[in-house]
Amino acid sequence: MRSARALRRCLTTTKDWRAVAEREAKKAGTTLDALTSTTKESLEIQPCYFGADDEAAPGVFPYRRGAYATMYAAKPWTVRQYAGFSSAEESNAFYRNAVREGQQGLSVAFDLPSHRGYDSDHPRAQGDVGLAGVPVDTVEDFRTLFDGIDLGKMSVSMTMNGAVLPTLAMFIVAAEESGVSPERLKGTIQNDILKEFMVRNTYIYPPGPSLRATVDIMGFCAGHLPKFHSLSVSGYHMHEAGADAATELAFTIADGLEYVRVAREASLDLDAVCSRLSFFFAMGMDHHVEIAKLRAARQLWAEELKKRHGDVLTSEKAFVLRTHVQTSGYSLTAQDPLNNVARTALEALAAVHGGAQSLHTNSYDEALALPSDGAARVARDTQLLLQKESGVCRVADPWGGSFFMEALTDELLVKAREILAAVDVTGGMLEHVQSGEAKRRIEACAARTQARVDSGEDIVVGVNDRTSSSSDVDVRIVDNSKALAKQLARLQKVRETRDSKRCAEALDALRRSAALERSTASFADEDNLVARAIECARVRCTLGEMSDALRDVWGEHHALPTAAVGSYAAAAPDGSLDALREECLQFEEREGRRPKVLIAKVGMDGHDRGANVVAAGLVDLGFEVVSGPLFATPEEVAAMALEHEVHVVGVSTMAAGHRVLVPRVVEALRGAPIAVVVGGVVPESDRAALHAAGVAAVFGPGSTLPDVARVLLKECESEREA
Ligand code: 3CP
Repeated sequence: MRSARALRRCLTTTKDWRAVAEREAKKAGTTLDALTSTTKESLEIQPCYFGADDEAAPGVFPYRRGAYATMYAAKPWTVRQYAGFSSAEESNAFYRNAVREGQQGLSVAFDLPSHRGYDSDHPRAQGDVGLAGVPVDTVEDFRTLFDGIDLGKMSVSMTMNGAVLPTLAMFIVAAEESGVSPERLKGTIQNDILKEFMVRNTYIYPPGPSLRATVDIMGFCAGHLPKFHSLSVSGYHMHEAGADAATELAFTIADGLEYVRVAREASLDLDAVCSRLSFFFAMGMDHHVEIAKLRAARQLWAEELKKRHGDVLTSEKAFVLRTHVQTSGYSLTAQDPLNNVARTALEALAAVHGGAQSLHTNSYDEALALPSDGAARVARDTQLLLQKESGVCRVADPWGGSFFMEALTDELLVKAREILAAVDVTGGMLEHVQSGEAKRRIEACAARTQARVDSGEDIVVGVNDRTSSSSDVDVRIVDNSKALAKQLARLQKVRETRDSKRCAEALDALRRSAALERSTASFADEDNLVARAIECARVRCTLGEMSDALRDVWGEHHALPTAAVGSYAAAAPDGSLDALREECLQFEEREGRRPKVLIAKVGMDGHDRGANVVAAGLVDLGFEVVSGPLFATPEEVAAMALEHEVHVVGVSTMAAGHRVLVPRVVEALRGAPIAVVVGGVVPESDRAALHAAGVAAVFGPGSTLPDVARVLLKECESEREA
């Protein structure tokens, strides 16, 4: 029976909820009563349900049940598809069409050279321009990208972390030149550098100065772009790199807390900063765990923020974790790709039941190539049919009060708090990242997951539950040469027509401000790095020039490859690796040395989960493995292979650069007794060309480590005999 105290609490909360819900309904242009809907059966559905003893309510601290009291009944989540490819013109046409067909927010994917601060004419950029996203060198590219799109109305998310200052500055200037002042801009810049050092790898500068850029952006946006989210704290990439839900949850919250800590240290207005912090999580296939993850994330964030900064935070909005969600790319399979439509729909439903504010659904062909138009349409329509056909928008937190879901949410909270406490012990997330501890934990998770899939303990339909499958779909092939020619011509024109003296002065000022020892985070500070980058963008300095100016002062960050040696073997069933280990031993006895492989990343592609898992697993089997650095040129890869006298080079490629870059590796090794194999996202239609160029084998997603090892051993053997 309910106690009088519990009843009182329950009533208090419902009253609190009602007040917030009425406010929200008014903001959404409706009334709370109007949010009650009726089914075909004349059943009445209220926007939220409460248990008798339930003190938790959506829209009320600690927000476990939702960021908003009325959730999707008043305003559905934003359909926000991440896209960008080839050129600003083509991406602009794609955006305009997507908006015409029901997309509600934009999310810009930049190409890899832009991420790493290189103009499209930089020698290191060749092979990657316009492939995994749109190239942006100058304000002119941004003007073309958003041509015909009202930036005062459309919210724009930009996934950018490394070259974040030039990108934000060029966006602001392009908007101004189209008549939209900064205070009207709505959207988000990812600006989450900590996770780049852990998993995503599109950093440029060392952690210290990188974090300084982050804080200057937080400060600048808090003062000048009140509707714009200055940071999107991202767990997504941790999930994609193999982190389990508790790790993704804890590390993301820990990253967020670290940003708030440095913002406070810089004396920024914490209410303004926290009210425009946003988050970004992945949704994988473990349906209930993923729903619980978002519920737990909101509660953990609100409670930790109150505990650590409750003495200065006064705005309610500051405590609310609002999040973008993307369905998992890692869960997609190259085998039977149409099955990915179902996977994505299930993950999208988890995001919605978990209470996401904004959602990207992946295309079914993404394990094979960049999304085709048809696959992108199915992905977007998956969200539209959830919003318009399924009835999921009627009620907030439909899982609230479920014995199972509440228990799962509590258990995840306990696990995440344990991880958070361990991070605190090491001195916070910056320390945890710099020591490599965070990366090691994620890589160990990834190796364990791979071992479970390879052994069949975890089933992936179409991959390890049957012997034959198909990958027969048409995929998008971006012609890099055309994109490059167009881009180079526009860049050249800007360089020829600008005032080079003013450019040099603006870049000098940026350098001087970057060299200052004191904080420049305040929006009122003329040395604020965003303000300086805006001056550069106005006079048409390029993204590469601004990035180089900062490189001059801050230097570059070079990560050492890591491998979670032992994790794969520890998770593999007893005895399952014995035969392969024996083969490696026999090779060693015959040769006097172990089979030796260089696992290389080439070009600007920083996705290293696959490369790291394979490297660590091969060591567990008895190979000698050299892990190459990220962002190598094909010639650097070849030189390293020769220097280390490897038998085989395994090139890992996830971002479409393989067509140009891999043949260059083969060419640079011509005449040497070294085979080249490729692993990653390689469309079926590209395989023949790679083989013709001299590639010995291609491994697509879903290849098991033992299968890869067997082929590598064979190649080591034939190179020895050659
Ligand atoms: C919302 N609103 C409501 C209600 N719900 N009003 C009344 N009743 C409701 N129930 C209002 C809000 O208060 C807000 O107004 C407005 O509607 C918009 O709502 P929102 O929740 O702020 O939603 P949105 O604008 O879509 O913003 C969502 C977040 C934002 C906050 C998450 O940061 C975002 O869009 N992030 C996207 C990040 C992204 O796209 N990342 C792509 C990564 P006010 O503004 O007045 O408050 S792609 C990476 C891919 C992998 C890779 O790296 O390669």
